[in-house]
Amino acid sequence: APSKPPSVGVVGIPFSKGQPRGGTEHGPALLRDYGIVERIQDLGNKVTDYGDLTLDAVEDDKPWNKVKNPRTVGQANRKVSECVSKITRDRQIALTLGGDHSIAIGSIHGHAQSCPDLVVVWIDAHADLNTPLSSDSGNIHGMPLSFIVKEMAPYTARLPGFEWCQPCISARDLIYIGLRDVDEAERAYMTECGIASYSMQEVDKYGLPDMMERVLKTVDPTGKRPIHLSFDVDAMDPEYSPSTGTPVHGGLTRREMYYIAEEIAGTGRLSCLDVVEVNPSLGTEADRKKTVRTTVDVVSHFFGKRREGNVSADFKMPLPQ
Ligand code: EXY
Ligand code: MN
Ligand code: MN
Ligand code: MN
Repeated sequence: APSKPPSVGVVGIPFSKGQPRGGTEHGPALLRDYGIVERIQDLGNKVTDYGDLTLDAVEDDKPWNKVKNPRTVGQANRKVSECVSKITRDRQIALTLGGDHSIAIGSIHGHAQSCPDLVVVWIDAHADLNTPLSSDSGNIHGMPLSFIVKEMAPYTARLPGFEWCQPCISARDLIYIGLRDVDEAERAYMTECGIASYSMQEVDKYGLPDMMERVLKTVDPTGKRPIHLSFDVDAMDPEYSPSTGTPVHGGLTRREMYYIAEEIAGTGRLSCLDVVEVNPSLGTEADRKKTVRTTVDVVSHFFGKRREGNVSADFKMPLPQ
């Protein structure tokens, strides 16, 4: 019998307090306006849309040293964690629509409550591994993995608002793709903790097919583990996703993202996908359109769209007479 098509649970996370620019809180609405849910449905997936989380700012949320909005980011992520944990416990693939990348703290944490053996593939121009101590900007969207990776514990500090949050993945269960703007402290932590990465240098060196094979072999040599894919749209070149807060030149093309997405979909083990850092308030109307269209197209490939063509289960071939 053909295997049951995967069922997908979508949740919007209208959040921007992990970085200083307003706008990412409108990401979920824009991605829905451009048909992200229908596109996934049309591929034969059963989709449940849980709507948007209600996330409030915590009053008198004073900075912790340089770190901005610690309690607001902490409280929001607690809700994200609970929601993603529920979705993935029901064996649905969770699709989280951000929001800035700080929401991956809750998303990975929640996913790990239901699927403790998950691996994380982090596609980003940035390593997002600063700690509250090493961060220059004080923006938590540059720090999410420092809360999540167990080996980072000796280098970091507890933040108010994060009392609920325990590190839940090992350094060897995380791999980066697309890096090209890594801070000195982040590079040092990566080396110290032994976190593997395919920066744009390795993308160029190995090419996509060889790289994806290596990526999957490195984090999951037996090919059994659930995959948490955290997709920061700034991983793509600003030519394709200009409406984002921290664009960096020299990124992945739309076509390269299609390949990565098709390979991940092909494993049949995608268990949670974060789509983050779309900021409709940045750039021109044309920039916004380009960013959202590219993002929705890429997401459709994570959920089964193939460039070689798709045939749905109920397709009837037109026959003569
Ligand atoms: N590394 C810089 C920082 O910590 O502020 C820039 C981080 C940008 C994070 C973006 C979302 O991926
Ligand atoms: Mn607004
Ligand atoms: Mn990021
Ligand atoms: Mn980034």
